[in-house]
Amino acid sequence: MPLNRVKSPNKSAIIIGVTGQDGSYLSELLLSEGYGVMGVKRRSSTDNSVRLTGVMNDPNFHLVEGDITDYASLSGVFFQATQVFGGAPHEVYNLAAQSHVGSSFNQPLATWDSTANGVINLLEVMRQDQYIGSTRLYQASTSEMFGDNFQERLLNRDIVIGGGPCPQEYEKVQHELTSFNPRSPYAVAKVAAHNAVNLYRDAYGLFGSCGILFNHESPRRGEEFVTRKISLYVARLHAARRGFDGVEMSKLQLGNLDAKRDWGHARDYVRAMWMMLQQDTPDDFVVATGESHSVREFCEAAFNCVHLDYKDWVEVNPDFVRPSEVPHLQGVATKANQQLGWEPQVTFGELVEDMVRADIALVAKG
Ligand code: NDP
Ligand code: GDR
Repeated sequence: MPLNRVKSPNKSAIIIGVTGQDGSYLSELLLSEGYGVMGVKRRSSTDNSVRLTGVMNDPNFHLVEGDITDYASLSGVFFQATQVFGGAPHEVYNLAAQSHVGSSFNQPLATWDSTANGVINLLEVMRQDQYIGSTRLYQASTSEMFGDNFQERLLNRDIVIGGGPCPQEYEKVQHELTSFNPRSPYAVAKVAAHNAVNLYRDAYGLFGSCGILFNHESPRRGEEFVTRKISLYVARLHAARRGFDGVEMSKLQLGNLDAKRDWGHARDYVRAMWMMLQQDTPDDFVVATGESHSVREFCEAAFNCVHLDYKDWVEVNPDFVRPSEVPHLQGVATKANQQLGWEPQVTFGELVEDMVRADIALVAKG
């Protein structure tokens, strides 16, 4: 991969984990903001850069090989970036992780290596190679860190004091002050990484901000995550029913349909990452829509897009039920709303429709 010197970018950034869902949207955002971007992808035996087709030919985008589990490789990436950009990169976004919660139960060590150890590698490169004074760090923390912890918030705020009925309904929410109680090897590793970034901030003056992002999805979501698994199935079912009358499609096998998630759109969420690094001081922020829906509700909405009833097509397979589950996530993003000026643009209904429509188009292309 030839590395051309960038002509005149206003700013420069490294994205580690650029080939993932968020890496692709963040690349597009930063390039549109006038950045020079160095994307770091790990070596793979098959092409893992399909999500990057939109940025690959941009002269300000540079794809380099690197692995967050390898200190020397990270140090080399920073060196290359400094040469290409004519100075230390302004920002580094760490999106690299083994990010599938279910898989982390089967691969706890590999998950720990990339998700926790990798972050220590990155922090130490920044400290030892003296990037702390010049380069700001975004760390991809997650709502999974809360596990099954929550705080209760009064649902109905119209409390009638003195005589009238006092509604007792509460909703479960998480925000920056909710304590962590990780429920998977993935979440344990993310808590360690989150704490490490906080430590380097306090101990060494690193400008390191952690985004505690709740679930965010898109047509570029990996196919093994539940939303994409559903939207892709719906698209295939739709095509099968239109193409061949009476075709036999096996049912969609899912795990826990009652788990609730606060689902937003990835394009909205990468904007929050960038906004965090444009502040005067580093901090941690919850990023969420504030609305929670069950997997069952996601199914209902997705199958509704093609006028089908999910109950006819979905069955529970215990193989997809996790050894321990995070039952309910619903974020309060007031801090991000007020301090960053960040608001989500895409509603739950629009997200589901976007994913189903994109998969219908994908399936039609063959
Ligand atoms: P993806 O799984 O789509 O992307 C993860 C990226 O990390 C991929 O580019 C992957 O490369 C890369 N990666 C994995 N291991 C290594 C390694 N050893 N060295 C270098 N790169 C590596 O995740 P998302 O884009 O959805 O999420 C981005 C980050 O945000 C992740 O850290 C995730 O844990 C976190 N997060 C995600 C949320 C979500 O809802 N999407 C919510 C909260 C946090 P490859 O393509 O080769 O596999
Ligand atoms: P999550 O996302 O674990 O929240 O982590 P995922 O889509 O995998 O699961 C969401 C919920 O759906 C339930 N579920 C299933 N999940 C999958 N993958 N496959 C199934 O068949 C299935 N059936 C039910 C799960 O049990 C769970 O409750 C995502 C990742 O992007 C993390 O990296 C990120 O940190 C968090 O979101 C926030």
